Amino acid sequence: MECFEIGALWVMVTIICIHADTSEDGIQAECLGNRVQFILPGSLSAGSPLEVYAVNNTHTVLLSPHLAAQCGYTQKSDPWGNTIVSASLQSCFAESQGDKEFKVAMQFKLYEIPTLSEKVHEVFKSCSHAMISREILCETNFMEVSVRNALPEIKIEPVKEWPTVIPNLQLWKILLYTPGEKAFDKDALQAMGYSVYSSPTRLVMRSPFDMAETFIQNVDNVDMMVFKSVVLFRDRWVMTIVESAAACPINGASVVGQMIYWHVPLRITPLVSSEVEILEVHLGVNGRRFTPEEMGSRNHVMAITDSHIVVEIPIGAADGYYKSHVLNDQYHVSYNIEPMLELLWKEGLDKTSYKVLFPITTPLTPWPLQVIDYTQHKQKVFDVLLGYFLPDVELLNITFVSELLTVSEIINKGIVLHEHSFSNDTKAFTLQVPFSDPQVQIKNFRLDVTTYTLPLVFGFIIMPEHTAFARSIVLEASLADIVLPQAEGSCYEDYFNIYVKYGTTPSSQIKIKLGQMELNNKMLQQYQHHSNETHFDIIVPFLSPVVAFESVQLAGIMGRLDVEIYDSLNNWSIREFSLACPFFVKLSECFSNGTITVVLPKLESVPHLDPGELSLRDPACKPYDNEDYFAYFHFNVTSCGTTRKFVGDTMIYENEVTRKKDEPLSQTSENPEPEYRFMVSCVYIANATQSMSFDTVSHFKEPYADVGKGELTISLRLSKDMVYRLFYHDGDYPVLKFLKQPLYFEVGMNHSRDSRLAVALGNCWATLTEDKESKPRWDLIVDGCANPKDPEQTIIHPVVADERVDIPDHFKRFEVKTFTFTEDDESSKSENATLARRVFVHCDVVICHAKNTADGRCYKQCEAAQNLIGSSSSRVRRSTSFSEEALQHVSIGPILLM
Ligand SMILES: *C1O[C@H](CO)[C@@H](O)[C@H](O)[C@H]1NC(C)=O
Ligand SMILES: *[C@@H]1O[C@H](CO)[C@@H](O)[C@H](O)[C@H]1NC(C)=O
Ligand SMILES: *[C@@H]1O[C@H](CO)[C@@H](O)[C@H](O)[C@H]1NC(C)=O
Ligand SMILES: *[C@@H]1O[C@H](CO)[C@@H](O)[C@H](O)[C@H]1NC(C)=O
Ligand SMILES: *[C@@H]1O[C@H](CO)[C@@H](O)[C@H](O)[C@H]1NC(C)=O
Ligand SMILES: *[C@@H]1O[C@H](CO)[C@@H](O)[C@H](O)[C@H]1NC(C)=O
Ligand SMILES: *[C@@H]1O[C@H](CO)[C@@H](O)[C@H](O)[C@H]1NC(C)=O
Ligand SMILES: *[C@@H]1O[C@H](CO)[C@@H](O)[C@H](O)[C@H]1NC(C)=O
Ligand SMILES: *[C@@H]1O[C@H](CO)[C@@H](O)[C@H](O)[C@H]1NC(C)=O
Repeated sequence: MECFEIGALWVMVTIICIHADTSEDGIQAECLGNRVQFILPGSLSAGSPLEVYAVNNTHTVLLSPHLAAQCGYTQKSDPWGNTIVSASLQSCFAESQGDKEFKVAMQFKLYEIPTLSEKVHEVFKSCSHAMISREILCETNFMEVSVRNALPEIKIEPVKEWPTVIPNLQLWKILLYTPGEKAFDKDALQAMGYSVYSSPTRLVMRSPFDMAETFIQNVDNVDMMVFKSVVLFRDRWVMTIVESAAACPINGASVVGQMIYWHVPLRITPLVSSEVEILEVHLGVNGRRFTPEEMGSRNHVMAITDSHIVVEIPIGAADGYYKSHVLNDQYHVSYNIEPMLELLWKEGLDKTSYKVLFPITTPLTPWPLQVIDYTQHKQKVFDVLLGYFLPDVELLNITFVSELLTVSEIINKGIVLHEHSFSNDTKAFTLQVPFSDPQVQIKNFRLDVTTYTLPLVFGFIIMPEHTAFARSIVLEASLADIVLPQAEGSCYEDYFNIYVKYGTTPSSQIKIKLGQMELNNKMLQQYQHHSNETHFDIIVPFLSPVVAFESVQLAGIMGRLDVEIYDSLNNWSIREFSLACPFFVKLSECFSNGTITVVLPKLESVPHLDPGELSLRDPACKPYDNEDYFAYFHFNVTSCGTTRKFVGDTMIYENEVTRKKDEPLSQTSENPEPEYRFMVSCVYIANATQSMSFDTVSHFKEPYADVGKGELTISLRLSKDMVYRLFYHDGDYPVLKFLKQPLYFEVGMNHSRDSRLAVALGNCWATLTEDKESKPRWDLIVDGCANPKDPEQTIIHPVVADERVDIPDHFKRFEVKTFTFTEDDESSKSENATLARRVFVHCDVVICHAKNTADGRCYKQCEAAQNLIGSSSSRVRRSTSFSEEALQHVSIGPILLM
């Protein structure tokens, strides 16, 4: 090969290389019978735009598809990028010497990207070919017939009288059969796109496929396109007729399973008139006849039946190739092969060679693409393979979420993108994108799982047609890589403490709600808090608006703090809990100067309460200060409707806080709010002042106890329980009891271990003052037995030994069920029945000798209570009276009965 630069005008450079017949690394040229084939290898063109020119000594003509078909050229490309140009040896620009030696020259002009400088490869090929009487060539884009023009040489004796004149026959008229007969002259036919050429020995007629003057004829179930003409040559009165016809199959191939069947009629009737003798049949592919060895090694089968030559080619045979297609946006493939059949037959003296090149494309079959996700979650890199494509597919670009990147841009960005080729002639693409790439979308569909999503659209083209198609895939990986925030809380004396430990969620994304209110900067200013990157804790005083008050109880207030930790980005709740704790607080206080203060919270159960609506008994006494959640009262014992009661030497002041409803209670409301009522009580004793709100009375004046005299002291005690285990002590008086509550009394000897002694009850009674002789007086035990006037009031319980009681005879026990102040009494009448009373209990007790059964005092038998009612009192045995000396008096009190 020899190359030289012929011009450098502006930026355009033209390099012309003249190739010899064949060249090692350049263009290959090969004579194939009546055809010549040039192959411009893909390596030489490298995808550059290409123009193909036909060349003779004087002209270089660009081969348009139209001109190629008219002039006997065929151009195609294969999946490997090779450009194949074949030409009939009798193509328009071929030079022929005596129809035996032919020279075909071509020029391939490449425009190199990106400079678009031209590179021209010129190549020629000389072929010898001995033409026979008739040669018919069925190419893929044209049909050609070449017939011997000259009369066969006949030896005859010259006639002397006639001058020996060789007629100069000129082409005169052409009749085309369509199938009707039409007459044309040569120039008209050439203008119509046909080719007519005659040399002294041959006539060549050529027609591209699908011309108007061709027709289709069915021959043994195969449709054939027929180009039939009669050419008239004449010289004055001498005329010669040359018949020429070409007939090429346009169908006959079928696919059954994985096999292609190609039927070619054995007797192509438009071309033969009588019986023919088939001399040779050859099969080949891509214009090249198989050698007998090749034929043997191929899986192609050729059979000759009565009517047809049947060629069987398995789909996928090595001589063909698969090709990519796009159908309905889906990737498809077809198998393509171009078998060639050559026939040689004899009809009379004339031989005909018939050559048909017949490209077969199988129907498109869908070719599922595979997406293989090699992503290893731990590595946090998406790794995907998309395949398997035929080699004619090229990846152009990939569309990520927000941008389209070409392959070179992707590689420049450092994203790993590879093309892999496999031995089975497929290829695949692999892509690796780290989870951290901005194109990866991060979502949390679950609290503790992060989902990484990468939607991709791969943009491909199929070469050489540049058919575009796209394939979208979505890569997704979920990682349980979230540590959820933890929150806890606890209650202290007068505040809640909430403690949050952030997990992996950014703290800016975590919001905290306290009692429906989102913790904002304003609230943070109000509460003591501490935070760092990982933790947050806050102190919420119990009396703050975010705390809900459930109830006010004797023990204190139940305060509840509702806490919600939530993710503000995804708007979901991470943790929700409530802390409910009692707070022991004095809601009311009584001062010695007569001032009473009350602070009352709004209760959750009365949600619509406006604390400003609250008042004391006197509706004019409103809170002196009220916030949304609290009402503060400040009043004195002489104001605001405070009532006073005297109970012995104590004064009880009472008031209550309620909501005064201006309008009558709406009866229609379905759930009337519970009433808001809060009792305030203050107990003032003597000079000292003590408050007695709801809780206990803590300090009173000295307890009253009249202690018995003598060596054997006897005491009267009040039990805290009904089993006589725990007792009130001297310091506990006055003991506060409810009126309906039973009272359990015990009389016992102290410090005596003398089992001969026993304690016996005489009388027991209650008074309103310390003075046992004072009136009124209520009898509880009369002469050792329950008061017969009111026998159900008092029950005498037996005493058995236990941990505390060694000698049961040393004790007596009785229960007073209820105090019913039924006696006529001025002071009791003057007071309201609901008023508390102070009572003192007194007993006359005697110590007797247990062994002395004669002393009936120790073993008093009482009648059963029920027998007493309505029965004769004569049966009651009155015991003898105790001597004054023997009697001991014990007293207890005061007991406050509310
Ligand atoms: C307090 O009590 C004492 C005697 O117990 C009495 O003299 C005094 O007047 C009382 N003070 C008041 C303010 O009642
Ligand atoms: C070359 O081709 C052109 C166009 O077909 C023709 O006119 C010319 O005569 C040819 N030249 C030779 C030397 O054959
Ligand atoms: C081609 O080869 C690759 C790699 O060996 C294989 O994964 C793929 O399935 C093959 N494709 C076809 C169509 O045989
Ligand atoms: C991306 O590739 C597609 C092929 O699917 C093509 O149609 C499109 O023009 C390409 N876009 C760019 C900007 O290269
Ligand atoms: C943040 O505060 C918590 C307690 O409030 C503590 O345990 C932790 O060590 C602190 N972390 C840092 C980084 O200071
Ligand atoms: C968050 O969710 C709650 C209910 O779950 C809804 O009322 C609120 O409108 C949501 N907020 C946003 C910003 O989506
Ligand atoms: C009563 O005493 C309390 C507490 O010492 C005090 O705050 C209040 O001002 C006093 N009230 C009057 C009217 O003196
Ligand atoms: C008690 O309140 C009334 C009315 O508000 C007032 O007149 C009186 O002075 C107050 N008494 C005391 C001791 O504060
Ligand atoms: C008893 O109490 C009622 C209301 O609680 C009151 O109206 C009545 O005056 C009181 N009676 C006496 C005697 O105090």
